[in-house]
Amino acid sequence: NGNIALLEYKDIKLIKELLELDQQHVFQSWPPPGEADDDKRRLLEQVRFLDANYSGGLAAYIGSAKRLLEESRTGKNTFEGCVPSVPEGERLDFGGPAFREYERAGAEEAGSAAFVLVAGGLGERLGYSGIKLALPADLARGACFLQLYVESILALQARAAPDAQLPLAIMTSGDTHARTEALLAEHANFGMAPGQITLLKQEKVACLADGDAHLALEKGDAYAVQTKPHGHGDVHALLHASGLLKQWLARGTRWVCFFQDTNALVFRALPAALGVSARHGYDMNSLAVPRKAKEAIGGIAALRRPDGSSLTINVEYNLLDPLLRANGYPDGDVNDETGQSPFPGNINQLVLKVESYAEALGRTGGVIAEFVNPKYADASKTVFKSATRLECMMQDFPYELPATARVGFTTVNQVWAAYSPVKNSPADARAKVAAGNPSHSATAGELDIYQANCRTLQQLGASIAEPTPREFNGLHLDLWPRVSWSPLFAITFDDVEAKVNAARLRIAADSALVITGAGVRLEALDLDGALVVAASPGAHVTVDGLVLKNAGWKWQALNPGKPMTEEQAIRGFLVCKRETLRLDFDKAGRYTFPESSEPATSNGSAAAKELATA
Ligand code: UGB
Repeated sequence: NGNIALLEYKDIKLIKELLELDQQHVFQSWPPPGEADDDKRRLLEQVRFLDANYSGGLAAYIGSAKRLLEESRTGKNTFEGCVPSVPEGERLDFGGPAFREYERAGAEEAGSAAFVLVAGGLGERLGYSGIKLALPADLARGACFLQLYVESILALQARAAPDAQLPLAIMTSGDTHARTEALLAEHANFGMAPGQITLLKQEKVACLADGDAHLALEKGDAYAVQTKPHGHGDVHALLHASGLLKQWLARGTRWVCFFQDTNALVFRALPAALGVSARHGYDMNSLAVPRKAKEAIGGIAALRRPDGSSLTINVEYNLLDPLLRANGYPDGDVNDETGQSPFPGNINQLVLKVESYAEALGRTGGVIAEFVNPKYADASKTVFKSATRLECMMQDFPYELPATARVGFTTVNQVWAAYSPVKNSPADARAKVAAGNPSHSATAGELDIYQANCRTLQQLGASIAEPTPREFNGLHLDLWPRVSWSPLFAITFDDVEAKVNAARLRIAADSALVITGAGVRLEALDLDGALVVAASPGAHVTVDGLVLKNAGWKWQALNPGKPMTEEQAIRGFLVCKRETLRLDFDKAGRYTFPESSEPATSNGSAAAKELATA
């Protein structure tokens, strides 16, 4: 019963397929032909869309759902019989000799890399209404995350072949697509060439109403299937289905680097991880973080499976501890002599070898290991509290690699140097810290940029004032001098060393230094205040012998009674720019500042004027 008045062949075919998939409930309450035909067509249109957007179509989706729901009902443990051990990898000290050697090798490898940014998530957990890519990474420079990422890739590109264009793919979702597109359009792709960036939009998948994988219809609309996000693992299917991965392979790309939407520090460590991948020939390399035992972050573990094969994979922390206890580690996941768990923490920053990646996706159609997480209404495990769906995570890719594949990790021992994502609202951040975890807040995300830059300069021999302890949004953090530079100025330690004469650089407490542009060099600078040096392409400026003291910029804790922007509220501070020396070189040419080779003392406004006339 219940057909549409004038059914087309494609509709009949689709209805037949759904009936074969045991989905007759979808049509059960349909009125006779001629009634609600538009609604019926709307439903069929949506089903057709869901079918087309999943590799293997709805038949494959429902097939996997039936299997996974049954495994969930019977309580199957994926890691049953697996014996865990610490995987192979490199643990590097930020800026140490091994780090710099790998970074050098990786910066060269980057010339044959492609980059993938997963940015389908919204900032609800953060308390930010915009897309996270538009959020300023720090308030000193004010560049947003997307600009920072694009500039990092352009900085790596600048050292590759003259005509090289390193591709960037951005995974968006219905929540973020239009705003990501608009952000790129507004800023002319932040300097990337037309066509260099590809947006891949992820779609939601069908929800399931019960353990038999019946499609869940919307409450209050019998002509619409409920849908929910499928997870960041979609990125693999999209790279496959779009043909992008094949194109990259054909043009000689050797590595694909994945990263998340709000980690400003990722490119501090990614070149070194690329170097590690190249040296060890890793098919997959996880750029990971040191992790305290039992910390609420997945641990990367090597597993020997009951059939003797091995698999190196992220094991969620709640599964890692019992797995270890069941396998000869009576205390489970515990810290070793370094004070950290020997199992590094997964942060979804991955380097994959294109050859084996493309081969695996060709075989699987891009669908990687899925899971289902129904919330059962009672112990019978037959009824759900609300509709569920299949999900997938990008870090589960190794399930699709052959047993001979090499999977390893790269950690940077100093957590502040490589990973400080902006994920949690101030209240959630405080709770994380109370539980002994990093806050992953907008406050720490910004302050860690200054810390990483100051410590880099210190390691190279510069005299940088020690940080001041401060409290923002109830978080106790160290505030270093606010040093922020564009990746176009420097991305590797070697770059910083080449652009800064560290022996003649002194930065006093509470100072701010912002550098944009590739052509800036600091030969001799004594800074006690705020200085901005900006050089447009083709402009080469050497700051040589500048002694600057001005009132500078203050990072002020927010007064809860006063109006504030969302960007300020999630950080807990605002920046009061009292006095600045701004050196802007917007025409090609070679400049030295101050012009005299004698050390010059200037106060901000006079020097700015001096420059304007120059
Ligand atoms: N993302 C998408 O692009 N699409 C999606 O459907 C979902 C997310 P979250 P999550 O680094 O601490 C991950 O939400 O999923 C993007 C790892 O699984 O910030 O809670 C989104 O835009 C976990 O093992 O993280 O946890 C963002 O860029 C651990 O590594 C990225 O995916 C954790 O990150 C991550 O999304 C972590």
